[in-house]
Amino acid sequence: MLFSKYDPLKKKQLQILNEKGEIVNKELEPKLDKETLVKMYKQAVLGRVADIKALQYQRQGRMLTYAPNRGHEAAQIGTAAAMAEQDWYIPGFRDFYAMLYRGVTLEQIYLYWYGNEWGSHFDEGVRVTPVNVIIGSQINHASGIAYASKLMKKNEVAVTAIGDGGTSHGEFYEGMNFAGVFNLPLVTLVQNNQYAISTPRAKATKAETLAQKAVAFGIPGIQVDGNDILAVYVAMKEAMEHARSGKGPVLVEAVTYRLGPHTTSDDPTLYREDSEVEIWEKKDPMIRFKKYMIDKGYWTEEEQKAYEEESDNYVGEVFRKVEATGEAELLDVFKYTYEEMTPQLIEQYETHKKFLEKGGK
Ligand SMILES: Cc1ncc(C[n+]2csc(CCOP(=O)(O)OP(=O)(O)O)c2C)c(N)n1
Repeated sequence: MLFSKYDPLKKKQLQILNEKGEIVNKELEPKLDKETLVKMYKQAVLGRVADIKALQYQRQGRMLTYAPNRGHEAAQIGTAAAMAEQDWYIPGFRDFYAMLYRGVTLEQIYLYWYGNEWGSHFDEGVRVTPVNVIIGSQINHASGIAYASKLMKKNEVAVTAIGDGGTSHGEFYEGMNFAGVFNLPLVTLVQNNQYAISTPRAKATKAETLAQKAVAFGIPGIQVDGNDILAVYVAMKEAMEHARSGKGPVLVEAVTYRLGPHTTSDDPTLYREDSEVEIWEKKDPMIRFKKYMIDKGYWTEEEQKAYEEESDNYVGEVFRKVEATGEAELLDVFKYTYEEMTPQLIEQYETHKKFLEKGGK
């Protein structure tokens, strides 16, 4: 029902909570209890604090690199909160908040960006795969997981995310098409943050929306206000129900904005105007989410202040722990690429071992 009402070809976009924090679509407001909303909100606040601090650590030369997520809180947490416990999250490189919500620890996420691959070794039972930096590859991994879930009748939905630029890559089309043909339980979130590094969305595709790319796969697609956590949640809930009931995949486009740089190697002032950033700062997903929580009586300014302080201290503590772990072992690169080393990897491992034994670095 939601998908036919919000047809991306008719330029419809789902919004429930507008940028002033007002409910503009009362009948679709999700009936989330206080505990869930507070959990979502606190994860978003902690995530933002940790995101800002990661950028600072990198600038101080203490973190290898980082891909900031500020502005993506609603898109990612709205998605993660709509998932069932048994579902899988297959992330790209800008999915920090969703990973955190799904049980990856802050220490693991920081370790990864610190440059230590042990940060991709998640706890038992955490259904999140390691970060995929190769654009589009996560769609095929997710399709594969969804295929396995279907064959094994496991009732697990595979949820993955990709950027606007990523939807012009071949692997996006291959993975989505495969999932469509085989009616797989896959839900793909497009985080349309307007840029693929310096390439604006309009230069990456002639399609007016990214949600309408669903038409080519014969599956539902919906565009939502990606800064509105309620809209993302509602669309995702429906998408996951659709996928879980055997009707096949869904494509959800969350229209948002990357408020920070692409990564720590990027200078966005070279390709976008400050005035554009200012417009989007006003649409910040956290401003309206906070107002919604306060209006509902679920949160106060005092709690905000205390929780920000608590998060700041916690993040600092976690990072100090990460800094104390030092570097990963070079030989681990060969050992853990596959469950067992292939003959080629064994050869490379032995060569490098000898090299290190002779004092090589
Ligand atoms: C296959 C591949 N080609 C190129 C790159 C280099 N690269 C890293 S991020 C990026 C842009 C991605 O833009 P988008 O998909 O819109 O996601 P965003 O970074 O905005 O979240 C590119 C080209 C890569 N990681 N993988």
